[in-house]
Amino acid sequence: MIKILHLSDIHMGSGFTHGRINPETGLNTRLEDFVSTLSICIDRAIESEVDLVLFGGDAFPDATPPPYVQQAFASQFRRLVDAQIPTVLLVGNHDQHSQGQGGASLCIYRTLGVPGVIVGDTLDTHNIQTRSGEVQVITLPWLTRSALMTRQETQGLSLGEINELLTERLQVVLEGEIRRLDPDIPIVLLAHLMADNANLGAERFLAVGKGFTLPLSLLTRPCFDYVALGHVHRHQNLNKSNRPPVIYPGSIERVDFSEEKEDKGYVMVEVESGNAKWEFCPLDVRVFRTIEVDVSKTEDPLDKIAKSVAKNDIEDAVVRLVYKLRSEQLDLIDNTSLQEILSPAHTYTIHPELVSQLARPRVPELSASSSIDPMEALKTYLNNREDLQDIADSMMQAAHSLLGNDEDLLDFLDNHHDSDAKTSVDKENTQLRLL
Ligand SMILES: [Mn+2]
Repeated sequence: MIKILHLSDIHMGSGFTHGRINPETGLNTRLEDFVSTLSICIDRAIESEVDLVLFGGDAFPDATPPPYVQQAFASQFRRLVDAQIPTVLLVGNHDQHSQGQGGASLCIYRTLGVPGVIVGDTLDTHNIQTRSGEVQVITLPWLTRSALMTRQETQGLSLGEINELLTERLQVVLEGEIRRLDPDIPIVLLAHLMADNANLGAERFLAVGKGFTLPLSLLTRPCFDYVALGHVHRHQNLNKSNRPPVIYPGSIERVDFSEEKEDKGYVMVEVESGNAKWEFCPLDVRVFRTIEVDVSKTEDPLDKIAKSVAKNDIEDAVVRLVYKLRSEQLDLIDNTSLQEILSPAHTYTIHPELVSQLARPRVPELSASSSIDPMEALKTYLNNREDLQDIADSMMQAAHSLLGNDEDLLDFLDNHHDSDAKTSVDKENTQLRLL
């Protein structure tokens, strides 16, 4: 059995807006949080005498972290070198520099020849000798288009087609890597990627168009004993059958509010040829708390806010207060009192939202309930928009030609369907133009 600690997505140096300067150290408290959480992971590796540490990528928020952040990261991993625990540092998308080859911030460890530290910046297999025997680790860093394809090959292709081509290419290269493996020695795949069935939660909107998605079938190959992933910040196992486990440990600290409800931690693994056992180990990290309250219908908004805040434990938390109010209530909310209510928090931000502006229709004659002819609706709208007067005529003309087509469609429907269909289309047309 080979004992592995698998962690990922450290992102050290990010989220400073959620911290404050610690007057004793001069450092941002969120940097101190990230360092102390990482040190807990490293403590665990040393205390549990693991044979290997695997880091799944994204050490920093970008490829050029300031020296004091680099040093904080290095001084934690240095402890693994002292304890003679081999470590693989995989390069994630945030670590890659856009200029030149091998420009990732983590490559300095290879350049310096730090004993026991392997940098995974290419697809490669590493035979690692540990205290409990040998293990084979395939490193698959974050792939960019240029890693496997030339510009000519991808010219004129859609993003989806490029993704497909990249998957095909990767399949071939990975196959070559797999053929070289010794099946009697445990095999771990360490990869920084977006798998196609990963549950992104709140991050899914951020992820769109930000890189390639690889099929899970690429990872669930029976030749792998454990698949150690990085990239997605929410902890999850993508392969419920556990043959092999395909694990995102998630980030070790909350990077932003999209991770408010996620557990943070690392994974302990015991692997041998043909078998792997794993366990998620939660970390006690700083709480993020969003408090939403609607005070638009209350006489005493400040009191309602205070009561809503009191229902939450905000002590030492990063707090976001969102309250909805009417514009007439602005004077009733005294900022000093708000700050006092939120003072137990580590840091807080306050987001007032005016509710009346959201609810009031901009053109009162055009409410969704009153039925109105589309041309009339447009005319009413244009009469209310002084800024559009110079193009009002051409808009009316354009609408006329568009609606002419609609009439053709309605005639068509008249001849082919019953009258109910016409009525519903009519309604739809009206509504579409009101939106
Ligand atoms: Mn990433």
